Amino acid sequence: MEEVIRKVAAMGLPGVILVVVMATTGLTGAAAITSALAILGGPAGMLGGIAVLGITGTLTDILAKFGIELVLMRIYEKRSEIEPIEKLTQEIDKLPFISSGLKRKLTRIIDKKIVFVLVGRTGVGKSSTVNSLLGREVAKVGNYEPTTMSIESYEYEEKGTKLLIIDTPGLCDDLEEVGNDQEYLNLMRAKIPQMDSMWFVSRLDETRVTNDEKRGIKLVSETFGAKGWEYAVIVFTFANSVPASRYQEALDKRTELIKREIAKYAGEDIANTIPSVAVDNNNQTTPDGKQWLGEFFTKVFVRVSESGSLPLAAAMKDSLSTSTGEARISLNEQQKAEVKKKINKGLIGGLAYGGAVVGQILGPGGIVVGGLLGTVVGLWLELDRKNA
Ligand SMILES: Nc1nc2c(ncn2[C@@H]2O[C@H](COP(=O)(O)OP(=O)(O)OP(=O)(O)O)[C@@H](O)[C@H]2O)c(=O)[nH]1
Ligand SMILES: [Mg+2]
Repeated sequence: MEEVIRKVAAMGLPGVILVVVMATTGLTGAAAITSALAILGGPAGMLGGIAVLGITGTLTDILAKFGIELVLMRIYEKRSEIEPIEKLTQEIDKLPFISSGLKRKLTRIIDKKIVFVLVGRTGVGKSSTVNSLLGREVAKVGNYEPTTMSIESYEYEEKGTKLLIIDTPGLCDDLEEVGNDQEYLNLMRAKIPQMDSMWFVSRLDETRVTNDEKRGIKLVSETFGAKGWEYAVIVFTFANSVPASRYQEALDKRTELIKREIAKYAGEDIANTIPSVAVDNNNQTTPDGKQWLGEFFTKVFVRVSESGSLPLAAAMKDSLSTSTGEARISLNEQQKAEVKKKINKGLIGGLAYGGAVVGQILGPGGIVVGGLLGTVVGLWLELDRKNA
């Protein structure tokens, strides 16, 4: 299996086109090769040989078993080990017959990147929340002086996966310097080319949606469109600053108010699907006595864009790892099921494969060996172990 993937990957673009033709037309053997050659616009050396003819049979089986998404992800992951990312990105962009969703996924597999956008007023705990999730100080906490309008991003690498965290200071602050919304909008459009996860962060102990938060919601809506809110999670910090007796009410009420504001731009349907979660970066638990990190991780993971889900899973695998019996982020059975479902979707395009099939993806007879995809499948299997 690995051998066939390796051969096809070594062919470069002609190999990819062959796979695409076979998957989309059902053609095999010489007919598939002829058809791929026509698309490539002329004899492309590597497709001509007997050797290629020999593997189309196996390729047909692999495609039937694992689907085009996983096969292409695997081929590009393999190619990214030896070919320049830039070149591959441009190639993916021009691939025929492939949905833009799959193109985004393929691009993320090779550039191994995930982009978080943080929205919220100064001092609400945006940086602290990132640090809580990742389990280390990646973002500077505290001393920020909100004086200039800027967009700050910092990149952090975890096991080869890049996490790009984009902070939007000033967006939700009534600063004189910020003044011009159009300018901030242009800045955001220029500096944030893509987004996988957006956190709208606000303190739970505040009572209303402030004018600057409203303005932030408007600007975010204009930058990313309604679609941007599909990747959003509303994060309430300082959960323990609200008395336990008023905690649930505060959470419900504030969620409602913020969603109503978002609905003005994104519509009720999208606004109503946005989950909210209460956290406290100075405490492991919220006033209801529950450990919040598992729920927070799950909500962020489930909401992350389809293309970002696999890089995020790969980046987080070690900090979730339950193999030592000491999980930093522990998930209950329901949370595990939600995370597994999302990984399934990312790996095999939403087909309802069970654990047995995901297991088959890996290893000698499978299609995935090592790399980012291997890490993700490893996480899946770990979550699948009972009493893990
Ligand atoms: N009690 C409590 N304190 C928090 C919480 N989150 C953050 N803090 C504290 O609030 C202060 C500001 O936190 P940051 O994470 O720097 O806030 P920020 O939103 O990133 O701020 P800017 O980068 O200035 O926009 C720090 O002193 C944190 O320790 C929380 O959930 N509970
Ligand atoms: Mg910060």
